[in-house]
Amino acid sequence: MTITTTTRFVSIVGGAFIGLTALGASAATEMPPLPEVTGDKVEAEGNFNIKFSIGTTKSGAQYRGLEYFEKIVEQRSGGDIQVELFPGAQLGDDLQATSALQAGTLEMTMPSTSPLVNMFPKFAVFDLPFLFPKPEMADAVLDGEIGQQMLEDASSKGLVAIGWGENGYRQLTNSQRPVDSPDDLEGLKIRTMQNELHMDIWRTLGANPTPMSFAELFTALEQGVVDGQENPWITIKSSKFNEVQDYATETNHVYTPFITLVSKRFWDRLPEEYQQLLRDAATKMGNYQRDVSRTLNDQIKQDLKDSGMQITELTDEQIKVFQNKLEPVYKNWRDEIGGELIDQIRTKVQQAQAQQ
Ligand code: EAX
Repeated sequence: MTITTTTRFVSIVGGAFIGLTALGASAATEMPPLPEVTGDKVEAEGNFNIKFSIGTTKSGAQYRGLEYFEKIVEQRSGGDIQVELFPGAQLGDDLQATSALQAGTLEMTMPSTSPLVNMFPKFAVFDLPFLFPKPEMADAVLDGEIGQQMLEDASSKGLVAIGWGENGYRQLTNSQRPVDSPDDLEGLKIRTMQNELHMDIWRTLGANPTPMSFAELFTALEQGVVDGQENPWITIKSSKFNEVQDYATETNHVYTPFITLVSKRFWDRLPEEYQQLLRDAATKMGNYQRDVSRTLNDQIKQDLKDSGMQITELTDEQIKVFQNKLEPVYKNWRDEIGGELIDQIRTKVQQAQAQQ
């Protein structure tokens, strides 16, 4: 199924890009069409409404994934489950939306794992810098036993975790100057997610980290409350951070997954057949979202350049300087996260690397 979707998707996107290039325009990147829904209608009793909230905006890959989820669930339930999408943190940021799920006032959300580390400490493993050299290595971990176990562990505290998606590799932006080494970060105020490990990263690199909700970030950048932030290209563009940040550096320092969460109170009201439908749709959404995000990543970086952002691409040696400087972060967090888990993931990454 994934393979079929991917193939179709790539050919359609390929066509669209050729069109744009032929025009020679720096036209804004267009989202690919949604894949067709496959699978039979699911028979079960009852009518249900799902409000699904996310932090990123309507023009991001995450929202495109949600549209696919909506299409699958509505079609395969014959309209008995209706899905309503709320992008752009309008119902709250990652943490607020997750609390709303626990309270039963919101049915679904898809936060980054990072702001949830106080609830699920093992999620901090994904905040370790330079853990996954390639996105496929993150897939191998998330789609394998480790990821499955984490979904089960996160199915507690009023939540049911039903799948993974991709926020992606984080890149640094700032309003002050080009950054190509940690020395350039001296004194820069960098917004981080509400996550101690991320703060440790930026402090260790010599910057001045400030944790802040994603919902407040654009205004904080615009007003100069902070000088910079870090997010994947697609999120930088869909949140228009380039309008208030002149400089960016392709650091790829952390790969952030999204996790699909359902309110346990809502989940328990659903017939088993519909629970299974939601699980299937979440897996398909996650795979599709990864495809969209990865296919558009370079194009979006180019769009950002075309829009006037000065983007610094680091050489391998320059990346090494960041990596060496961040070695102590691994030591600081090993016990807290669990050395065994870190080693398991590193082994998995090495295996995936060897297969390449
Ligand atoms: O919902 O806070 C952030 O920087 C994240 O990208 C957020 O999870 C988007």
